[in-house]
Amino acid sequence: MGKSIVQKILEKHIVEGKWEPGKEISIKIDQTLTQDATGTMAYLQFEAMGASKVKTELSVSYVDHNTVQIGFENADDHKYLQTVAAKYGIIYSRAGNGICHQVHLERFGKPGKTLLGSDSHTPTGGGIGMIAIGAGGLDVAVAMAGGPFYLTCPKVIKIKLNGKLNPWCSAKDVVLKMLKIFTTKGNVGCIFEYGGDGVKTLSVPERATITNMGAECGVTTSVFPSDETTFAFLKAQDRENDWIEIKADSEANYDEIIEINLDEIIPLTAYPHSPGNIKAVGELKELKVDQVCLGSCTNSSYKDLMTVAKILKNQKAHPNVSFVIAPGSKQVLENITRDDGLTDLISSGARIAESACGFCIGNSQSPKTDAVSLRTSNRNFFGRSGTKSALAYLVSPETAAAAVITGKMTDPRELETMGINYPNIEMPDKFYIDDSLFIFPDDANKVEIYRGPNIGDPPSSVPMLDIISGEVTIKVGDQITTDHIIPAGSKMKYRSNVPKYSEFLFEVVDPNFYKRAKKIKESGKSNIFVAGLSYGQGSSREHAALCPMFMSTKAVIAKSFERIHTANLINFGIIPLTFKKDKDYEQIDQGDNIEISNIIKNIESGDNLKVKNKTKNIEFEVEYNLSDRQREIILAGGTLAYIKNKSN
Ligand code: MIC
Ligand code: SF4
Repeated sequence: MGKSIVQKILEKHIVEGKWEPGKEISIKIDQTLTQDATGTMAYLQFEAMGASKVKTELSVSYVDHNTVQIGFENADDHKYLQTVAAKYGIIYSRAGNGICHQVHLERFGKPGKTLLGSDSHTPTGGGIGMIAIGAGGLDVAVAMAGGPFYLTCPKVIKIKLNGKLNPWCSAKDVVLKMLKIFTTKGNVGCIFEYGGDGVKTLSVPERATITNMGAECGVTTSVFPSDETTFAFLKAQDRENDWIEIKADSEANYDEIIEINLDEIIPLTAYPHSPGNIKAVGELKELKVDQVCLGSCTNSSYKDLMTVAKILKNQKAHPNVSFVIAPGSKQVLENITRDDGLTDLISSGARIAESACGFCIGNSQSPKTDAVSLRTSNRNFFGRSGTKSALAYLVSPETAAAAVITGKMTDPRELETMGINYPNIEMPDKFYIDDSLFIFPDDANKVEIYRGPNIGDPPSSVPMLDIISGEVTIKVGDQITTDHIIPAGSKMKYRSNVPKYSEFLFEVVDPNFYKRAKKIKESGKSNIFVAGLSYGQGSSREHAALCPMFMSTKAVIAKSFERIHTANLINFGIIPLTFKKDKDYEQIDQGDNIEISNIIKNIESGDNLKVKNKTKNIEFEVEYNLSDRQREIILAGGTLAYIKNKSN
């Protein structure tokens, strides 16, 4: 029987287990990436493991999230990361070089390799034919120290792309269509593999837009074949030697096959507050727009920015629209400058921001109260823009450009009636390349690690308790994202200071959460969270587990969990429990006193646990889906403790 691309790449990397969808396997990781917001903790953990150098083929530490530098904290973290990189043999990408995923695609991604990144949008690398997976920082630290990465052997869903996109319709609309089909729930343990004759009509950055937002569907990753288009992209990056062909066998077996006709794709938008809320742009036609943001790791490539530049040539931004651009990388910015795109953008009225995450993570360019903000990014979660009352819509660069001109949501195809033709931007045969913002490690240099006052040791965990006795500190509904659990934006500067960052847990949902949690912790009890479906969507930030661990949380009970967050909870010794009967969710409330007993014996034998709701005087059963290894980690109190126990 033939093999899919996913099976071919994963089988080459399997360390433990075998190709058996649904079962745990571990794989060798060839490359890692970190970014500054997750990186400091990942490297502190890496240091704690005692390795002398990274053991991967290539590891890169990017600085792209916290580049605003209000106060000393961000700059302290950057310096720490730079010195750690130099000491352990890691390439350091300085602030200003661009967003990790865009830069990695340009300079390091290689077809057929595995990449593990401490950022949920690491699957961007799937656009170049790699298996690129997002994970918590601790998992990335383990991979850097030479350990394998554990995952569920995936189900593979083939997405057969037919035909070709029409003008004004783009890769972003394709992935928004994917979100309409698959939604943001229920895709855990799957990988999307793209194929069909439509693939060859999409450039590598367009493919990367599609794999990037597969993260919003909750899949492990998404991957495209590596073909002549991939070769042309690598050649334009002076990296043709990194190319190998990767394609599925013609009789490959898939768990499911979905077809998408590219010529039927129309401009789409995700309306507030989920990337899964999809409507046609035309349906929201009269919506007045206050802000348009172009950029983020989803849509900030050369082609994206040049397309907008040429649409806006000789046009001016509507007076009610604040128009911001964050180019994906220094390379993109330099190339659009050389090809005259930047001039068109500036003269249209764009505010050019740094090549970084910027507006996407809400640490700058927060829109005005009640604003309608059109963004080419991938997440429009509640509060993420930094303005709670703002309404963020995710759109393609073409739809963003149309709104810049008209001041309202506009189907970009209507621009033709205004005499604006679709600019068919070709990918350059050769990019202008300048790698001077990378610092490559040099063994001859002796380095002292710099630790400013913002760098604190990671908190240690305690082994699993036999009785968890505590209070339901918070009960939340479905699709709670890690942005709800612990906000990024202006609070992200505390990522290296867990006690301080913990003060902002669940801040956007309930400003009194921290006070309650602190009281429960100080009384010697456990904080217990209760949630609905798909708990922990979105970001890979391990602080959504690390800060709860610091606040003595030992269990979260939900209807279901998302993949990366589940792994993070386990890494920090918090057991993810699911209701055996969904109706039990209805019978538990915030403030209820809870007791879970006989935990150790039951986890050792893999049996379900019983939760006693002392306030309501009822008992119900909860389940957990943990491999033998994960049960040991939970009992040890987390991955670091587990590794230590093993090495003793
Ligand atoms: C995000 O887009 O939410 C982030 C910020 O890039 C996160 C990582 C983080 O919280 O540091 C992600 O996607 O994993
Ligand atoms: Fe940065 Fe936004 Fe991409 Fe996250 S989604 S990596 S914040 S650009």
